[in-house]
Amino acid sequence: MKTRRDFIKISTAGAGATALGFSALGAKGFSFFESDKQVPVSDEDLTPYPTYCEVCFWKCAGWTYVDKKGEIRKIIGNNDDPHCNGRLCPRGTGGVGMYYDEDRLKTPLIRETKADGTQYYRKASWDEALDLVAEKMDKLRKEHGPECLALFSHGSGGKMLTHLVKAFGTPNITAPSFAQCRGPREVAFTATFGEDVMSPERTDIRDTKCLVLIGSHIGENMHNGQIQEMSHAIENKATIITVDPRFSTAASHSKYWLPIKPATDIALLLAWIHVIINEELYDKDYIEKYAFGFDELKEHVKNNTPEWAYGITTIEPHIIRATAREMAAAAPSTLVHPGRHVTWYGDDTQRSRAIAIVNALLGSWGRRGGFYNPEKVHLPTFPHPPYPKPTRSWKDAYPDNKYNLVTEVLSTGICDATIPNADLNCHLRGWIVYGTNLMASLPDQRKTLEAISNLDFLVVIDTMPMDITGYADVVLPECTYLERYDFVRTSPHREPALALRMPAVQPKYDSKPNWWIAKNLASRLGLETYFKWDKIEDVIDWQLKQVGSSLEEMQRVGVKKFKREYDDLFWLEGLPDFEFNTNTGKIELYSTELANEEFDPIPKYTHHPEPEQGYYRLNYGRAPMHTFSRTSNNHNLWDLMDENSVWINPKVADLWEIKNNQYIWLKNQDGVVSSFPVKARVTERIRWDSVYMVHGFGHTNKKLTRAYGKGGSDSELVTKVVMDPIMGGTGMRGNFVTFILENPDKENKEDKA
Ligand SMILES: Nc1nc2c(c(=O)[nH]1)N[C@H]1C(S)=C(S)[C@@H](COP(=O)(O)OP(=O)(O)OC[C@H]3O[C@@H](n4cnc5c(=O)[nH]c(N)nc54)[C@H](O)[C@@H]3O)O[C@H]1N2
Ligand SMILES: Nc1nc2c(c(=O)[nH]1)N[C@H]1C(S)=C(S)[C@@H](COP(=O)(O)OP(=O)(O)OC[C@H]3O[C@@H](n4cnc5c(=O)[nH]c(N)nc54)[C@H](O)[C@@H]3O)O[C@H]1N2
Ligand code: SF4
Ligand SMILES: [Mo]
Repeated sequence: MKTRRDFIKISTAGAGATALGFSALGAKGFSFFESDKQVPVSDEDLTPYPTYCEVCFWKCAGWTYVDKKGEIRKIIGNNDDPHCNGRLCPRGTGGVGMYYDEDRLKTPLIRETKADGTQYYRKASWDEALDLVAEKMDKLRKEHGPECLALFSHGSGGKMLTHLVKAFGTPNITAPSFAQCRGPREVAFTATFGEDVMSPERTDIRDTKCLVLIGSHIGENMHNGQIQEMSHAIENKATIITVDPRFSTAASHSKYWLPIKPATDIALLLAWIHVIINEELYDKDYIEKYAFGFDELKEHVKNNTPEWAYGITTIEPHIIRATAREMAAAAPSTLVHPGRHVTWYGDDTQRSRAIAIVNALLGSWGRRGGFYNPEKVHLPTFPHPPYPKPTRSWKDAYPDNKYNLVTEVLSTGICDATIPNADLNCHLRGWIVYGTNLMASLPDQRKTLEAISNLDFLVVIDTMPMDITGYADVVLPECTYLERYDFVRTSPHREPALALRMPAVQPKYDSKPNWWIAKNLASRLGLETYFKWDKIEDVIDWQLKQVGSSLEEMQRVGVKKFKREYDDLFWLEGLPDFEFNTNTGKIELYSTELANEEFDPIPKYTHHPEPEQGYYRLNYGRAPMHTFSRTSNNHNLWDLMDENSVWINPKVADLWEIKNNQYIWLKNQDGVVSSFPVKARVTERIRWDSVYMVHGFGHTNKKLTRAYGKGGSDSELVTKVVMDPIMGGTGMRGNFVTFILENPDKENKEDKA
């Protein structure tokens, strides 16, 4: 197959769209079979089935084309879908590799112990495996109460398991997308505007005149709609300001690149606020009408001059002023992007608050080119008895009423509530893990392992033999998104839309869809009344009929758009007054909610530890052709990128005599050495005080025949976690690494050096 490795090459940057990876968004998809000597076929010989992509959480809707022999030939975007506008990213196009991956989980597996104590997985039938899981769940329910069960669930398929465990009686349902991802931003925006940012983000990038990216690396972060809208903004000559210690793809398209010293963003944000207020660049009318706490904010930032921030951030005062003025000149069509993965340094809610405040001062919330008002279709839930009321939750593990502002369950809180501790009222004893590779996604693997070792049982439902499956007592193989129905996608957007996912092919091997697994567990647990339907099609059809559609219609169109209920996309434009969902009914520049909880009501800059001599801050992020750890074994995407590298500044490389492409090992501040060697990439694009890696490589499960041992895992080096005291987010960028040039001779190490 033609390699597309070059599509983000900076040197080829012409028009913005090209180098942003936009050219990689396929309008037609590309056939993966051309290289496999299969005869190309025309679309007339193929049957399209609607789907929405599960390769990442943008959930683009598309069509899966199947030939007469039942082989999937290609996946393309659905033109009516607002998430993708007919174009999938390389990962979405390559999603078919998940279906064809010969390393897939093929049958249920049960952990057994031999007489000599060694353990192995035995292939089991579904009946055997589900009987065992139900038996363990029932025992836990009888002996300790249903609240002792936790569900980790990520991805659309998790909704059925969520329904099952709610019916079972536990409130402990969590995903890494809160405490390891966007939690701080949601808490901060809710504290400020009374509403959160949501997914897909309600950012009007399409219409913006000035886009400010603080660490958001759109371009490597391949969230489809955002890429398309940013390309559009660039074509319309929007000013792009990128704040990133690394010369990101977005930085290469920016009028201003601010290579900030890592961990100092709050100082920059306070200085911007200082300039915007002191030069009277803020939207006076908007602030007067809607905001609370302006005087306190003005007083608070009076000493946060650009000169003060320069000493902290290394960004020169004249640049801080110039960028603040650019933002104000474009306001209210200025968008300071709230980011998505924002759990960096432990004061992330405060950094997100500072971002929200800059947006408020510029009047961009609720205005064109800023933040829009998303709308979604509300599909009623299929009738079922009320869920039992749990009497305990994971939060009891924190007797001092911590985390009152948390809006979702903390994944790391579930770990805390599983590890016995004299001071904590712990009670979790069983975990079901659905669609999340906890070994890669939770920080501090030692803690995750400690929690796992205290469990009575661990059930993992996955499509692949990922790292987490190796710790399970029972492994249940799910079929991929291309082989199943799931609940209809109802995500919020400018126009409300529904998208259907239906099977294009039958499940391979002995894999089953999540709804079948949930329903068959329910019947073994006496919870049949919650699943009063035969197959998921019945549920979907019933739901669709409540909103004037049907399964039959959705099978034909894939995506159905609905009219907005009100013409209020930019709902604050011209409104004399508006009641925000905050304590004061105003946009809270000064947060009464944070004050009530005894947190700083206005963000402050705090200094974070810096690496010792010979150590560098471990920075990590995305690559356009992979999603987390889930795609590294996908042969289509592996072909585009088969390992990651560690970016090192040439000055540092010189000092260590590290050559480009040399394999090295990393050791962190706690003495943890990377399991596998990782290739050095010597580049000016990273500051001298940091190194950078793409997340998701360095897999430890040998059953992943392509991905095992390839590249380095940032996850295993993130052992230090700085907890966000406001909402329990896990700051993960306070880890420092040094280099080991010779094979440290650890077990399982391949000597590539
Ligand atoms: N060190 C570090 N940690 C991080 C991050 C980081 O960049 N660095 N990123 C953080 C962020 S932003 C997030 S959102 C999280 C993401 O965390 P996760 O969602 O845990 O991400 P993945 O590692 O891709 O794990 C997804 C798992 O789901 C499985 N899977 C895929 N499709 C299906 C399916 O259809 N059914 C089932 N049952 N399973 C399926 C995959 O095989 C894989 O095991 O990680 C967070 N943690
Ligand atoms: N291709 C692809 N796209 C994805 C994903 C994927 O797995 N693959 N995952 C999706 C998900 S769930 C998420 S949450 C998003 C995450 O994507 P984003 O929210 O865009 O990314 P972050 O991880 O917050 O930021 C990474 C960037 O922050 C910079 N950075 C590091 N430290 C600092 C600092 O101290 N200050 C500043 N200003 N910048 C810093 C890094 O150099 C890097 O460029 O990506 C999404 N899109
Ligand atoms: S952005 Fe790409 S991987 Fe994510 S859902 Fe869309 S097509 Fe799939
Ligand atoms: Mo995320």
